[in-house]
Amino acid sequence: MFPYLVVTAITVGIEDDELPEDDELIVVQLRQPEGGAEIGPDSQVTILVMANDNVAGLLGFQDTSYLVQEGTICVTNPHN
Ligand SMILES: [Ca+2]
Ligand SMILES: [Ca+2]
Repeated sequence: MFPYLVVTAITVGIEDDELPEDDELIVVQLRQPEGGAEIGPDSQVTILVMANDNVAGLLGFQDTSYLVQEGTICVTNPHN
């Protein structure tokens, strides 16, 4: 342990949008300490934001079942 070590938290907000993207990396680097502090050997952290939206799009139906009568045409509305 380092003398006078202070533990604190850094909050990085990750927005869960619906935009298809690949995995993304965020690098957080400690720089320019103040008050005579020095940066220790572990000054960088990498955050992997895993994609949760399919890059090629997500296909599906708006409803999972339809009720129709014989002799009619059933039109479904796929969405992506
Ligand atoms: Ca998302
Ligand atoms: Ca996204």
